[in-house]
Amino acid sequence: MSTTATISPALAEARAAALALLERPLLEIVFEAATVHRAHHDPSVVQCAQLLSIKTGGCPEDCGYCSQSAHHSTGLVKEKLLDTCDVVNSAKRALDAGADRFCMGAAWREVKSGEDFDRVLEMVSEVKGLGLEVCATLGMVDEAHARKLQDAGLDYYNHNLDTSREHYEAVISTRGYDDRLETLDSVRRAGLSVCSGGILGMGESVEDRAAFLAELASLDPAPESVPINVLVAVDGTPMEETEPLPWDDVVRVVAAARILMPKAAVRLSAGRREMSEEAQALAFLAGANSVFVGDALLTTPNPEPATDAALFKTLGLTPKANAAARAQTAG
Ligand code: SAM
Ligand code: DTB
Ligand code: SF4
Repeated sequence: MSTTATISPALAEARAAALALLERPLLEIVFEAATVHRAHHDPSVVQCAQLLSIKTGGCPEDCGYCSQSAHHSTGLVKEKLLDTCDVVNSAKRALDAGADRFCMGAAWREVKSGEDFDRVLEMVSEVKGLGLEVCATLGMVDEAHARKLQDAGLDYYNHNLDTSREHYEAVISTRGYDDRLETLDSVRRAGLSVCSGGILGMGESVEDRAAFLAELASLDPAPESVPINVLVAVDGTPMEETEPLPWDDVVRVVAAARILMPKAAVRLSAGRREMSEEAQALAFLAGANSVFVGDALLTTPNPEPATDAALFKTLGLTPKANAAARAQTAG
């Protein structure tokens, strides 16, 4: 953590508590998190979200980790907003493959009124009509636009705090931490469920991780969904040479997130392809109960569906959609 920001006594206390958790012996924190997890969730069920990049590349923001920033030369081909029918077809395939949520991502700085936003509203209502939960991640949003998304049928809005307030400025210069918090507030006021998490392995300290978790857990109410991404080091970004994170650091953060936000869905998100099956198993034991499925994230690969199916079988995990269908047949 580079600078000391002015933070409230309550947040300082929350940071200290999160740090104490992260510093506990690994098996101790995993055991406690597993206990909390079992008190609030069915530990055999995994929520499965499928991502689609509906507008790729050329983003004016300079997020140091991102393949889609116009500030980096990653070789990514920039694309216009997809047609609604292509998005709906992709959502149908996700539904058939067993996903319960469809998440549409756009490389936008912020949501603005216009033809493109109207098309996104159409996408949301059509995907919702298929019987999927719908999530969108479109950059900063104000309450009026968030309400329109909610009216169209959106369930979740994803907007990540990414890291601690102090480390944020080492990662992104084109917007500030308070912009992120303001969007989360608009999303909440519009009646949408909040999906917010971050990225591990961007050169942050353990104190930064504690501050990031404390910030999320201090949102009132806490996010319903907390994606824990591990940096996918993309060639051409300022983070291309970043050393991979030790696996136990990921498990510790998942466990702390579970203890601090008992009711949330904690998603083991980007970076799962680089994690061993054993490390993923420990993360599921420590309370991860959500993943991205399908062979791609937004612009980078995800584990193959067959690989995930085999892992779930080994661990005795059931995708949420299958569990729901089973419960309906039984009832
Ligand atoms: N432009 C929107 C925004 O920034 O909110 C939405 C799309 S953005 C790609 C969504 C999230 O993906 C980011 O907040 C970040 O947490 C995650 N992400 C992007 N690139 C990543 C990478 N290389 N590794 C891990 N996570 C990444
Ligand atoms: C989130 O926390 N992770 C997802 C989703 N929200 C939008 C995105 C991960 C992106 C990984 C890099 C890529 O594929 O471009
Ligand atoms: Fe743009 Fe989002 Fe990538 Fe940042 S993370 S460059 S805002 S697409």
